Amino acid sequence: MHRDVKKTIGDIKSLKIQGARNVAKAAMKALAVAAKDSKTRSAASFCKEMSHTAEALSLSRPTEPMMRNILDEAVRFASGTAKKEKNATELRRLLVLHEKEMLARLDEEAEKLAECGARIIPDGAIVLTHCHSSTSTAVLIKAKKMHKKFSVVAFETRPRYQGRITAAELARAGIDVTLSVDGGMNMFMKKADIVIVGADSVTSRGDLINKIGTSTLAHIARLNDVSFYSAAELFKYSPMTMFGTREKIEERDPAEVWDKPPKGVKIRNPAFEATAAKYINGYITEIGVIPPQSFFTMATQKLGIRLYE
Ligand code: RUB
Repeated sequence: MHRDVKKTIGDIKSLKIQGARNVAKAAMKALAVAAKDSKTRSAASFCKEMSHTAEALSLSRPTEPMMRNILDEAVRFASGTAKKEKNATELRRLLVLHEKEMLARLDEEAEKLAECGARIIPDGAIVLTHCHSSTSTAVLIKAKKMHKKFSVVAFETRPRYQGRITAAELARAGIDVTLSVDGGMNMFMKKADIVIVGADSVTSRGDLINKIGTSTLAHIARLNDVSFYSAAELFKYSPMTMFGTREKIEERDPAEVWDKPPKGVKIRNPAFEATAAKYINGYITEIGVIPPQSFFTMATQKLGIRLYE
């Protein structure tokens, strides 16, 4: 296995690279480097190598359909092109170019998504957010650039404290931000106007899989009549949920919670959880803010999934 691929897998597993979008982009870059440096002589063996590399990267974090979707797309591109292009060197060049274009497209779409999200933040709002989602922080930073006045409460997100990354990033952008312990969710909801979180995965029913603590925020948002949105690119759609398979919820090392617990104390450390579509006012996507019920249709179109064949 290429050393960059090994390093990326290690960095994703250790959370040095975190957040669905960053994970997907890092995996894509690693695949492109592996493609560029591949020593395979035939187009068929190149495609096989790319498929194995993509699979190894996908397995580095089970709850990341954006990474899976993007890697699958690259593998499909390679095998589709290989039907016409038998020269391995040319095929490698075309795949590397394709990945470069894909990265640029992701950035363009991220910009559109940020704009759609920024527009729904009411002037003077108190915004709540959880964990670190580069997609949600992009929305907030865009709102700031549009001269909206608002403040943010970010929850610290134990045990890995990704909320600190959010708070630091927003403060650097000049946004009024407060970091709260996770237990402050109910208290801060009482004065909040809107909740914006990220997404690791969106299911066929429009349910959201995101950092543990997200469904608590969604439930108390509903109790307090506060709008709840998730900033989610359509690539976050999980095709495996189409036939009822559930997204796997990653459970991380208990030592992240308490490294030396007293005898008899069991530790659980689920990293993610599902929030039902009925608690979600909308998904902020690159094509606009859409109801959870539309996510499936829009995402399957984008991913080129043919529903009847
Ligand atoms: C991060 C997390 C984020 C989503 C979306 O969890 O739950 O909300 O991944 O992030 P972890 P993004 O830190 O365990 O990866 O918007 O950047 O894709």
